Amino acid sequence: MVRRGTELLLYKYINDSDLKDVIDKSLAGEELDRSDGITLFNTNNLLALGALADELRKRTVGDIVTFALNRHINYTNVCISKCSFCAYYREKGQAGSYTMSIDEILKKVEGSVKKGIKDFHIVGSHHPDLPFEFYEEMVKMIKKKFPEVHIQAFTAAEINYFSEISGLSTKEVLQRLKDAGLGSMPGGGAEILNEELRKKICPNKVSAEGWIKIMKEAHLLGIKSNATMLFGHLESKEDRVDHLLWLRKAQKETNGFQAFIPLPFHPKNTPLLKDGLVSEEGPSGFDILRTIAISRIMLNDYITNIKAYWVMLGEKLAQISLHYGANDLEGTVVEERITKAAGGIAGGMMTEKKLLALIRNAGRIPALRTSVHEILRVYRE
Ligand code: V47
Repeated sequence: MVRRGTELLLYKYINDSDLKDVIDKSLAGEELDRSDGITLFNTNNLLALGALADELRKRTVGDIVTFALNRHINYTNVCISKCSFCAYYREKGQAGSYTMSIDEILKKVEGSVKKGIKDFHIVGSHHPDLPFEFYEEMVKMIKKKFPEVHIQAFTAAEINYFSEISGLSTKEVLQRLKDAGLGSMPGGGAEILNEELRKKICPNKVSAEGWIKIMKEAHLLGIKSNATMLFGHLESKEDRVDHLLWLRKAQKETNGFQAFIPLPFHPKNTPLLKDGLVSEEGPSGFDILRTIAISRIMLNDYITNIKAYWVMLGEKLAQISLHYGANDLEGTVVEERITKAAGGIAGGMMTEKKLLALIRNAGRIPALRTSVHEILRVYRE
């Protein structure tokens, strides 16, 4: 067979016949299965993974890299879940614990609206005392004062918790939040979709099945969402593949995931590190790029946007990941606490100018998007 371009480059570097078979299958548009995913995770041929992911990215979304002018708000860190991968949570009354009032949240929204930001990503934790009405009121008040903004809020884990504290079904919780003005949902709380592992890393949180069920309910109610995967802690390569397959299956059913965001574990200050269960380095740059590439390869025909979250990747690795399957850089973010608590060092001010430079210097075309991935402006020059 005569091969051209990227395909030729790919084949030049491959001397592993199993990997070659998977690449052939993928380039032919065939759906990859669990054993194909494991083959991808077993290779050290990062260049081949990158070339394949980049080829699929080009075929599916072209050279445009999207970003948002957005603001994250983490409204509380008081949490009863106590996940062992998390350095962010505090007990009620503990030093460093905080809970924003609705007025404080409104002030943050107002400050950003004045700067032209219309997209808000709002997540918190599992607070022991706040009633469901607090969350409903938060969304209602933001929409009342700033009807033009889009609220992407509450992970499926929070929705599950709201259902537990209110006695409402998860579907009723979602419907009430939608009626209050919820626009879409972020992808957090997925961690690793494996019930056994969740007993070790997040025993008090929504189950894997519950997370998927809530996301599908949201999609059927017309609430789009994202999906994440927290990797580089106790999970195996097989667990990562299974996670991607869970998402792919759900997407075939409800088609509501807009973007997938692989989140590299940050170990500092986490119970997992304190208990000596993980090393202090976290996943390597190699592992991060490999996981982003495999996410693109396994999900490409189903979840077309693969987001490089620069806050967790660092700006430079996030930029490189645009050549390993990613096509989105998240956004200006403004304020982020979860990664910082766990030793994340990326940050400072991320500006539109900086995002444009990161994307252009990677040879790609920047485009401003909304939280629901509508393109608002393409920066051709
Ligand atoms: O759900 C918690 C993860 C998530 C750590 O939907 C950690 O567009 C690394 O979900 N090391 C919250 N990760 C962030 C999140 C997110 C971020 C950006 C965009 C979107 C989106 C979603 O952070 C949590 C959890 O999986 N997390 N602790 C840690 N130590």
